[in-house]
Amino acid sequence: MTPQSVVAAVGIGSNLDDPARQVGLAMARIATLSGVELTAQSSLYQSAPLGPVDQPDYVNAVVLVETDLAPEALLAALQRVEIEFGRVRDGTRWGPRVLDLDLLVYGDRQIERDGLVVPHPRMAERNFVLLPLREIAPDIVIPGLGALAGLDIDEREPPIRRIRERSVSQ
Ligand code: ROI
Repeated sequence: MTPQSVVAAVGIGSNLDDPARQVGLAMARIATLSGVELTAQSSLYQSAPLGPVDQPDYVNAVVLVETDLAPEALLAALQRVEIEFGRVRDGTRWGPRVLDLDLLVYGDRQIERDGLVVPHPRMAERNFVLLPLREIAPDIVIPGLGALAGLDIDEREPPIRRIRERSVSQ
């Protein structure tokens, strides 16, 4: 990576077609993107769907990358991976999906443009984002939200279960 490279956090979610496998494959695929270096990966966490409940449980994880891609280019690369994994955008907002990749944090930038809002506007209310992120980036400061360590995370609500430890090599 170049000296200008930025640390970004990417949220991964799946609730279709063997979600734990999809999340593992997505981590490996992100590691192969050009201009992106995978530097940390969280454990996998399972939780009931937030929002519409008539869908399977989700498996979630967060990865950290170092990237010299601009935020728009990184988001576009992540969206291409979603499509590769068979993601269908049928207009349903909170429906089940084989792969959901969210750009959670991009360095210290705060961006609000069509289709690109960083930090992710709902991340502070989501244990399935905060718990894996805390595991791999306990000292991160989220622009606009402050230190992750200072956020009040209620680990019981909604219930979330760690289903696969992060690999020790990371
Ligand atoms: N619920 C959980 N538990 N995990 C997700 O990744 C997730 N993603 C979503 C909605 C439908 C809001 N609910 C979720 O997009």
